[in-house]
Amino acid sequence: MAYTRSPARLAATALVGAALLAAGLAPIGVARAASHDIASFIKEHDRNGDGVVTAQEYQAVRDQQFKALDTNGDGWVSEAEYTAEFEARLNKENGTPERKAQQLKQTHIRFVAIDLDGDQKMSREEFMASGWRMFGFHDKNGDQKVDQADVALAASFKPLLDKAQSDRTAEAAGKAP
Ligand SMILES: [Ca+2]
Ligand SMILES: [Ca+2]
Ligand SMILES: [Ca+2]
Repeated sequence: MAYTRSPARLAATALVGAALLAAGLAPIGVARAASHDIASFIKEHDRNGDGVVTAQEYQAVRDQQFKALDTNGDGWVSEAEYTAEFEARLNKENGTPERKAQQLKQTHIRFVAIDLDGDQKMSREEFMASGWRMFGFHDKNGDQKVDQADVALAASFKPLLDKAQSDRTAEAAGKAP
């Protein structure tokens, strides 16, 4: 498969990722805005219910998700396919039209971020790459599984991250020395 990743394209992808993070949304793989905290990531991917998501388990869940998203079974997930599942959920939630439009915009941004080569369709590789970015993001201690140890580690980082954030905010406001 031809796999072109121009520097400009990658930079754009990184920017989108940064924008999502700034908005409090991690760039995730599935067309849902959920898994950005570790506890819900575990809940969503822990198949055997032992409280641990192993890399193997994650791969299996991700495979299943890709298959579910590819509703016409052509091996690719189009933006329409990607959005459809999410839209169905939104319709059930009965949100305001504004909120729905906002969420669909975020879905579009996520699709563009996952579609690394910009050919307007999501390959299994692109879907997995996005998934592993998320897995790595949650696996704070790098032991190839996501569990309570990572939740605890993330909690211990939090005061530091909050401080870094408030320092940056103060700096941006010109209040820092
Ligand atoms: Ca498809
Ligand atoms: Ca693609
Ligand atoms: Ca871990």
